[in-house]
Amino acid sequence: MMIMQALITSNRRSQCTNCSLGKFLMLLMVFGLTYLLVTHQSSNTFASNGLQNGAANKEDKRENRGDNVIRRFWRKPPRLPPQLPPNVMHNVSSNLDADKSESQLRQQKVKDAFIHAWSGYRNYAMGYDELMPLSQRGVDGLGGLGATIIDALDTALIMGAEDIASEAGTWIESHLIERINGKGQVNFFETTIRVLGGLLSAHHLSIGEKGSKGVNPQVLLEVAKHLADRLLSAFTSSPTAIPFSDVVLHDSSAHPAPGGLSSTSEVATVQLEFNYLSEISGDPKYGLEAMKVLEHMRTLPKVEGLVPIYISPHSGHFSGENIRLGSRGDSYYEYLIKVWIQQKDGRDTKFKYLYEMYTEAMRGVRHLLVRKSIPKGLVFVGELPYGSKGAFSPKMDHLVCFLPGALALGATKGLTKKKAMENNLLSAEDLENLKLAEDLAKTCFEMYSVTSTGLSPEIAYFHIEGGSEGGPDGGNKSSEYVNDIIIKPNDRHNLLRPETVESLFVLHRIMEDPKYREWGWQIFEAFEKYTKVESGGYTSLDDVTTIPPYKRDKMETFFLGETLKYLYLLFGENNILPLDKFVFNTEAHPFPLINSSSG
Ligand code: DMJ
Repeated sequence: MMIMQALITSNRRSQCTNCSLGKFLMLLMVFGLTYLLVTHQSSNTFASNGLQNGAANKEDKRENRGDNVIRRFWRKPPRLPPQLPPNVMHNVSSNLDADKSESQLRQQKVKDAFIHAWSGYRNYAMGYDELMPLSQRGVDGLGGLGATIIDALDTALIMGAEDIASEAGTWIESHLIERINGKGQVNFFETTIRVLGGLLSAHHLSIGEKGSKGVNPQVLLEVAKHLADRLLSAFTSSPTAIPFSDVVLHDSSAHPAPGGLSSTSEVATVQLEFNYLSEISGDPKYGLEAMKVLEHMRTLPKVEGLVPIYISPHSGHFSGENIRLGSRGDSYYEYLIKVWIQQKDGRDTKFKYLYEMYTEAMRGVRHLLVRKSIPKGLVFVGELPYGSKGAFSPKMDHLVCFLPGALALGATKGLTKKKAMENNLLSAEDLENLKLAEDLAKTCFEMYSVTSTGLSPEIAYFHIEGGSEGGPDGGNKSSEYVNDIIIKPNDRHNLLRPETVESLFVLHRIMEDPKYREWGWQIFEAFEKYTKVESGGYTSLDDVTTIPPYKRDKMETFFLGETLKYLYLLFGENNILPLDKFVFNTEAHPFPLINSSSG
């Protein structure tokens, strides 16, 4: 182009206009030169692209030989694949690199938070169930088995926090059997999901190459069996398939809760753990007992797949009519789909009924419990405290925020949506559940954004058409949803719960949408700002709507076992603990799927 321009604008142009032969020769020369330049440039581009391709590279060397220049002059230039201009290409790859290193930085911050949480616990509460970070002492709220240590161990292994893993592993090896033999009453469900679950996943993660100093997988399995043998008394003492709620460890006895009833979620949320223990110990007794609960529940009458939140171990029947996916109901629905997923080889046979129960229940949720708030239309899951004939309550516990993750998992079975679509694996109902999962995840995130601290309350109410006039808001007046979400004074606490970040992690894996990472990061920053205790640990809050928030002086074990683990995984690579090969128990302890099922 430069040569053309020079020729067109030079004096030679006027000299040649009178000479047609000269004009013709000039044009021929211009085209010839332009052609040579273009083909030379194309050949160079091809060569640089071909660096990752041996054949193209050899081709390039041949092309560069001088004796081919004339031949190339007459030949059509090679057809090149469409290319982004170099500056755009550079931006795309550097954006990807920047995203990656940003995620790595965020992951490191989450690991730092875990180390800070552990340091508070180790310094002031080692051997107790939980840390009281403000009083700088420990408390046994879960029966005295050192629950934080066991809940945190697999998180330490996943994060590569070797010193913590080693301290936890050494403590378990030296103290846990003695504690199990000596302690009194523990809650059957809590001990199963946190302690048994923690031991089993740490067992898996510490086998072989993945092993860590001070963590002995064989010891973890032995302790797990020792504990499970005592926990089994919850089943064997009950006259029905429904276990009692409490176990006395030192004499392996069990008894019902004071009112006689068990929580539906509790009795139906021990199967992943007992099944996996049977799988790795070779002893079927654990899984057999636990699965009797779900087999029995299959036969009970339900309301469009939904069940009341209490069940009697004496009669084996549900009690009352209160239906909700929050406290006492939540993980019944979670385990229907997760136990089905766990039994990889039995999904179409022996365990198919679980998928059917789950599918029916999710239809019930969509039909009876899902509503939209006004004025801005947040999708939420409410409650039926008096059954399907009673009034709808627009109340949603933060605990319900496990549901977006469970719905997404149920739809794609742990694959990415993209892969599931490519393989034609998604039904119309799966897509509907995925959409609901995304809508609910947004609502759960907005439950954080709507408060002054950026942290969710334990319970939110939603403003609905024809509902009451409203009530106090979350304090963040700049939130778009400040009029949709009502937070009552008694519900303003935050226990460092994991459910929302759990769903963000699962949805990020499945939908591959970066917004879930952004939301997770905002939540993490709010935890850092308002719950971190300088001397070590993080604390629950009394009120998320005021700044500074009133503090509660308790670090729940699930902050280390779940919340920080899910945040860490959210910012990590997708091939770590892939969701089509592992299932996370309700306390975020991952177990490999069972392939050798008898299904
Ligand atoms: C955890 O112990 C488990 O996630 C359980 O299923 C519900 N409650 C807490 C976390 O909020």
